[in-house]
Amino acid sequence: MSYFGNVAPIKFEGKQSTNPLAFKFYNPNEVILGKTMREHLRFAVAYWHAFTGSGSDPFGSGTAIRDWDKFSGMDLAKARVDACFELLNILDVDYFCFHDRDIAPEGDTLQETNKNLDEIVAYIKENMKSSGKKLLWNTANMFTNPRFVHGAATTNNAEVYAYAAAQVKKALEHGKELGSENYVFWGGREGYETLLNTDMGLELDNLARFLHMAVDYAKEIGFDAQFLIEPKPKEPTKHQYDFDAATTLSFLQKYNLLPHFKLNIEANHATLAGHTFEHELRVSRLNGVLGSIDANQGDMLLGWDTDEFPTDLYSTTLAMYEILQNEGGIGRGGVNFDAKVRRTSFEAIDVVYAHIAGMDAFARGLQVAAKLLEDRVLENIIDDRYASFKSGIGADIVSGKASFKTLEAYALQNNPIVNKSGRLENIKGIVNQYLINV
Ligand code: XUL
Ligand code: CO
Repeated sequence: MSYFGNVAPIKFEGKQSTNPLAFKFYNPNEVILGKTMREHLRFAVAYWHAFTGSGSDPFGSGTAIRDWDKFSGMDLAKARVDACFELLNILDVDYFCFHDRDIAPEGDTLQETNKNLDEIVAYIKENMKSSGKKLLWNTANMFTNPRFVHGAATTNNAEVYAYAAAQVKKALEHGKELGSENYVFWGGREGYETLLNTDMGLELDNLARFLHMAVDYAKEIGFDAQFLIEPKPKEPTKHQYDFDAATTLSFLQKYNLLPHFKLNIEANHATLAGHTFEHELRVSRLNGVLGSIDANQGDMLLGWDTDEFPTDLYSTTLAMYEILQNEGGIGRGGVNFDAKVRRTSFEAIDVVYAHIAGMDAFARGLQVAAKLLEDRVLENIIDDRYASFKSGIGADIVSGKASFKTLEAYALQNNPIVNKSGRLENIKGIVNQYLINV
């Protein structure tokens, strides 16, 4: 049984290839800066978009034609697992990621829901064993079911809080069972609409309590995954508490959670926050919390999370430029395609094309970023731009020797202040040259 039209595993054919079912840039065995592309990128398929999503939008129902939709209930859940392992094999992708509710239907009670989950997790485990595929991360969906209307760990309703805790407890157990390398907390409805009815202090304290309980329970059961928080500024709530990397960092610091968490940075969440993807990666990297990425892109003409497959080479290059400079690169994290095909790309084969395009965009970004680093293109520009801090008064500032008094005495000498051009257009032209020529 094939869900993707018996497509043979995709091979690297090089940038001249016109075969739509071939990689043009992603060559898993190509060595770049001492590691293979496969090791650098650690691609993952997102279960919710590739197998559970239907292509619906607020104005219309699903358009996706998927052979597994002839099933229902647990048969559908199993068919999706089959489709998942078929796609991983076709794409030569090693990892996948899922929410609990992506993989199995909810029952009438929590017991029934958990039973369904246990059964599918066992089936996934069998498939992982026979295929060698791995789980990059799992997470709990605490935003779709109406019970989470006011949030989960930041709800006003303690009964919902308890339910959410039970859900995450189970998800941690499943993460351990499947050897997940990370566990993600994306605050689906952890935010608020208006302060008129919100106790923000209590909600944030409760969120911290929840995360501490998760850390404690993972330790108790010996689940040693890296915990990740995925910032997002808005959607579904107007004010999401984990707005961006900097906001999340200050929350983690305040509540003594920093030692236990890193961040999962998503491109489209960054742009919704008014940042670039590379800005969020840089903030994370400088604070030692760059854990993993959700690879996608938004649309500058649309103000919501469009979750498009990443094809913008400028963005993938600057993202890989950050990842290459991160200690240990992407580490235990990976490049998860939290991306969906457009509603108009409704055939199953479009999911294959979309991943090929995304993988090639990141592979190309990796090649260009590595070459930029190797040639110290931006490093030399930046060294030169900050040269004033290498000697004289600048060196005094950096070494901590300077004070307001010594700086005032320096300024009072009234030496002429000479600024240099930032050469922005020239630099962008050079980056373009690298994008085209490498
Ligand atoms: C939502 C989003 C989620 C997380 C996992 O915008 O990105 O799918 O990645 O819950
Ligand atoms: Co995401």
